[in-house]
Amino acid sequence: MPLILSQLDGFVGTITMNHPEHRNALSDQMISEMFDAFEDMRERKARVIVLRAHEGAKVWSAGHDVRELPMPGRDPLGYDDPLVRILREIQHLPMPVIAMIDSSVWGGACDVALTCDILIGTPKAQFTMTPAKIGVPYNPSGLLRFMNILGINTAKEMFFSAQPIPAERAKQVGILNHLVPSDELEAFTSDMAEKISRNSPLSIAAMKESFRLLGNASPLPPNMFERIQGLRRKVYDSQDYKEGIQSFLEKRPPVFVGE
Ligand code: LCV
Repeated sequence: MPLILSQLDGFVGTITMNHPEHRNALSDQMISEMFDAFEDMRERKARVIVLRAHEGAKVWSAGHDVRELPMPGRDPLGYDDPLVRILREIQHLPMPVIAMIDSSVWGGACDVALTCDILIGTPKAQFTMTPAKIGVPYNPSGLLRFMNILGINTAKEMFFSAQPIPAERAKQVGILNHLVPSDELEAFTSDMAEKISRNSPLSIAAMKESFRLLGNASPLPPNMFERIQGLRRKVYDSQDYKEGIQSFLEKRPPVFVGE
C-alpha cells in the first residue's frame, strides 16, 4: 500500500501521509514517495500543495524513523539524509506548500511542517522537538530555521526541553499562521489554497525563491561551520546517541551519561 497518496484538483494538489501503523514516521520509503509526489505536482503545474495526514490520524507525523537513524559515527542529519533532502525539496518547489495539521508533530516532522510556507492547525495540533530526548545533535540549517521563525529563546526552549508546544502557544510564537476549529480545517485550508491558485504562479515562484535566499542570507564563515560540525560529531559519536536510539527501540526511557 502506498505510504503517500496524492491528487490534483485543478491547480490545487494534496499530498497525504498514509502510514498509520507507524504514525507517519518519515521513513526512507515514505520520504522517497513524498519526493516523487512533489515532483509529479511540479510537472503537472500545481500552483499550491496541501501536505496533510490521512483522515483521522492520531499523529500528523512521528518524525524521522528512529529505526533508520545511523549508529554512532555517521551524521544522523547529513546533507544527503532523506529527511534533509525532503526539506530542500519543499524549499525549492516553485509553488507554496500549506501544512494542514490536526494532531501531534514530532522531531524532524516539525522541521518539515516549518519548512512549509503556510501552517494551518487546529487545537489538536502540537509540536515537539525531540533531538535532546534521543541524543541527536540537530543540524545548523534546522536550528537556523527554528531561530528565524520562533526567535532564539523559544527555539532553545523547544530543543532543550523536548516538551510539546500546544496549538495556542504555537500560534502565539509564529509556528501556526492560523488556528481553526477541527470541523473548519479542511474548508479553511481549501479556501486559502484556492485563493493562492488564482494568483500569478510566476510572481509567487519568484517571491518564494527570494524569501528562501533572503532567509538563508546569514553567511557562515567556514571556520564557524567547521566548529559547529565538530561539536555535532562529538554528539553523534557518543554513547548517549546510541542510548537514545536503543531506548526508543526497547520502549524505555533513555539514561544519558553525558559521554
Ligand atoms: C519509527 C515509530 C516512530 C518513529 N520512528 O503509538 O528531531 S530529531 O533529531 O529527534 C529526529 C532524529 C527525529 O525526528 O527523531 C524522531 C522523533 N520522534 C519521536 O520521538 C516520536 C516517537 N514516537 C512517539 O513518541 C509515539 O509513537 C507517538 C507519541 C508519536 C504516538 O504514540 P502512540 O502510542 O500512538 P506507538 O508509540 O505505539 O507507535 C506506534 C508504532 O509506530 C512506531 C512505533 O515504534 C510503533 O511501532 P511498533 O508497533 O512496530 O512498535 N513509531 C512511532 N514513532 N519516530 N517508528
